[in-house]
Amino acid sequence: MTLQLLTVQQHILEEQRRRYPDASGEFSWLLSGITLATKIVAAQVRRAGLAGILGVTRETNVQGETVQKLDVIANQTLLQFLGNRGNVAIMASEENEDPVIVERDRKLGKYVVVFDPLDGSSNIDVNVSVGTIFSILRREQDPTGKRDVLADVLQPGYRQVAAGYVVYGSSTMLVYAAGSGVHGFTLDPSIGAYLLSHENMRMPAQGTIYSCNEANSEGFPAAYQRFLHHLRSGALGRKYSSRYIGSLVADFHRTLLKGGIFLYPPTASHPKGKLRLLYEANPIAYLAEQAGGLATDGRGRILDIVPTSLHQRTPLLVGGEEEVETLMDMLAKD
Ligand code: AHM
Ligand code: MG
Repeated sequence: MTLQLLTVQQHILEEQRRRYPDASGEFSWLLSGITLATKIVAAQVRRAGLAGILGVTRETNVQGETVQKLDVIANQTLLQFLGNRGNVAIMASEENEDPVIVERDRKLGKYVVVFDPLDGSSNIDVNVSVGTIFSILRREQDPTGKRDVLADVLQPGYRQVAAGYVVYGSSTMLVYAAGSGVHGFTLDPSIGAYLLSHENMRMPAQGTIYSCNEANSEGFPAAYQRFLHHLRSGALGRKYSSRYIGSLVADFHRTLLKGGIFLYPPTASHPKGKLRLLYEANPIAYLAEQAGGLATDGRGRILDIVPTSLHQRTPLLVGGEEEVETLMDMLAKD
């Protein structure tokens, strides 16, 4: 039997050829910037304890949170490898207050990439999984180069042309969707390539795990508390376990594979939710829907929210159909 190894690059090219025979290949070239950058980040994450780059810088990011050194490295790496693709006009990152315009390509660049370079970074010090999340949008044609940059970034999530994440876990895995399902690739460190390991991932319609920061639960709106009680009491006909890593990418990755629900509801300290719409909730919601799951803010679809600011927050409830619909019914009755 011949072993068929498919790298992420080959997979993207084949998908593009199949779906858009006239495609220029530019999109695959853009994604290769992400794969290259995240391999570098993966190598840094693996060496974090050794290289003396653990710990925090004295800076805080625009959210007022402490920036870890690896956040800075991951941010710079992504900016560099996306900025030199030639077709990315605008990049926006959790770590930068304003979008970065790639001046060289301001008129020509077709794409906007929004990303969280190192999500869950408070977990680095304790050797727990972290991740990179990205969202790719097309920008309006702008032959004058004068179009408002922010308008191109503040697009609702349903306009994403692709989204994905890399989870730096016990292995490094890249999961992406570009309109034809969700595909997972595991980094083979010996050859430095992401190899197709999970084709066409589907989120189970029902699961047995819920995932939230339960220490906040007394500050959750009453319907969320009733929902958690509902799951614990076996009302859905099965017993639930709770799992919470505190890295969105890792918590979502488990939810994608095993089903169940991940929720970060409004809390007493974050009444609008904690997670960021553009570079956390939107790409995760896109992947969830592409895998047959659902993602809402408790009122409606995440992907329909019209953003008003780059770093805006949103509640996020994402998971299998049965759990999300049950929660939405309970919220509607509140
Ligand atoms: P970060 O982008 O600053 O790392 O924060 C986002 C993280 C998510 O990965 C995770 O889901 C959440 O914050 C955990 O928050 P909490 O510690 O409040 O449970
Ligand atoms: Mg984050």
